[in-house]
Amino acid sequence: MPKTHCILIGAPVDCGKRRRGCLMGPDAYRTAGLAEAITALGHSVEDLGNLAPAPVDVAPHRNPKVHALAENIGWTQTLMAAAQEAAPRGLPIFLGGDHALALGSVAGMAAHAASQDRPFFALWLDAHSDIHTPDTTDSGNLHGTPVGYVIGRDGFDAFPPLPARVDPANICMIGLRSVDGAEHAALLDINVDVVDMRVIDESGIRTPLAAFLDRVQAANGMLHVSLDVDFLDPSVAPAVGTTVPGGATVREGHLVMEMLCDSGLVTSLDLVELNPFLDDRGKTASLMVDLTASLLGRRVFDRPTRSHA
Ligand code: B3U
Ligand code: MN
Ligand code: MN
Repeated sequence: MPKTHCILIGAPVDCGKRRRGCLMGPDAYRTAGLAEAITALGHSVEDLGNLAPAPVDVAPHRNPKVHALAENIGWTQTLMAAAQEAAPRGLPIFLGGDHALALGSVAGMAAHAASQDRPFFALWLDAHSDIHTPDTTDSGNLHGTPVGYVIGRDGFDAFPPLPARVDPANICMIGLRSVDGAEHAALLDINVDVVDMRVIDESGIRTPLAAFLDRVQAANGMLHVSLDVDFLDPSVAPAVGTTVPGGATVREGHLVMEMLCDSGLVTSLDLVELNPFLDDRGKTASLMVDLTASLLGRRVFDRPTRSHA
């Protein structure tokens, strides 16, 4: 893989849900050796440190369940700007923080792609579809809404206007196994590429991912990857608030990352929902670092030793 300038953006977002701890995520990735793993692959690293949310004052949302609206809006402003500042200089890696950070990271990267006249695509690796709006969410947790925001669903009135709406047809969700009723209805209505665990069990993870990457390639698109820890099975990645059994294996995770690396299409990455308070001797943080290394070119062998085609 060509040498890449990786820009680490610490986003200790902890307001996208009630259970606290994701604010320690960026430092856990640093402790687990993320920068060292990247430089060992020959890439350069710039660490912007941990950002803070812009100060925001807003009236409560009409849905009284919505949690920490102002702080989520503040983070969205901050990260949307950070994405657009970093993207022309290298590969932004957003160190979460919970998945509410993707309201800003994805909206900002989509704006950058539009400024380059390139189509924008997103790969959502997650047990959940995160396609709620502040009106449809039952939990009130805005980490369940970033896809809803970036595709331009209603209900985000107090959030920054989207510089560039993401076409739902350019989003592929892989790993789904916990989808709320309102999300289910939205997904039936909206043309998102949905790969649930049954598809993975029946066809393997390679086939649907390869089909999506072919589409990105054919369109000369820019590809944002949003990796939620709960994409992985909780037995191998326990450091997450919302564990859902039956997730991706370590091997499936690495294969996805290796295929993404081979495609050469990835232009930005979120690492989200790591809650180090819930980890088991750092094993989840270390696995996320290893997966990032696979995405950036770490291999057992540099090239196939023999063809098994
Ligand atoms: N869909 C549920 C659960 C959830 C979404 N994202 C996570 N959990 N991590 C909700 O609260 O919106
Ligand atoms: Mn998520
Ligand atoms: Mn999730």
